Amino acid sequence: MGIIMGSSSDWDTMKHAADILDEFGVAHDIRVVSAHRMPLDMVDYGAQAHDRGLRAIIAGAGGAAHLPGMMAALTAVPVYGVPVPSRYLRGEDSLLSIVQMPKGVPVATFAIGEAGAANAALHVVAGLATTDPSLQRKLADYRARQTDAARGMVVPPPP
Ligand code: RP5
Repeated sequence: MGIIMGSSSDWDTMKHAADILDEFGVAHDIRVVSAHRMPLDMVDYGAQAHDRGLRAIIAGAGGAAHLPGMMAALTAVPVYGVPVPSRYLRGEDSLLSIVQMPKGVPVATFAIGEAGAANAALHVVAGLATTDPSLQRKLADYRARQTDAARGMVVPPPP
């Protein structure tokens, strides 16, 4: 798996994707690949993605967030886009930049922020789990723990 982001300032959001892949034991590499500051590196990354064995790329960016769409244009490896919260528009700009791909070059787009980053990774895990029984069990356990935690909730929540 590849996790890429437009800037190291995206890490606070994107680490939630890395944490999930770590939790499930899914190997991944993490890089900053800026579409507008290092476009040639972005092209190289996309050109090499398939031959490097990447089965999915989780791409996060903020503002005019063209990285996920450009990466999807450069490779047929599935791209999962994470809109990173931006300073002035709270990530709504990032979301619209990523989600509104023209027909033919898809980017599976997730929620703004850490939930989107974590869910992108969980979606990758779910895809792998369809052919990996051990991952399937881990995913079922993960869901069961969430269910138990929700059933244990009380209101008002303790301080
Ligand atoms: C985008 O610009 C990055 O994805 C980041 O979210 C945003 C701001 O980058 P920095 O100015 O913090 O490096 O390319």
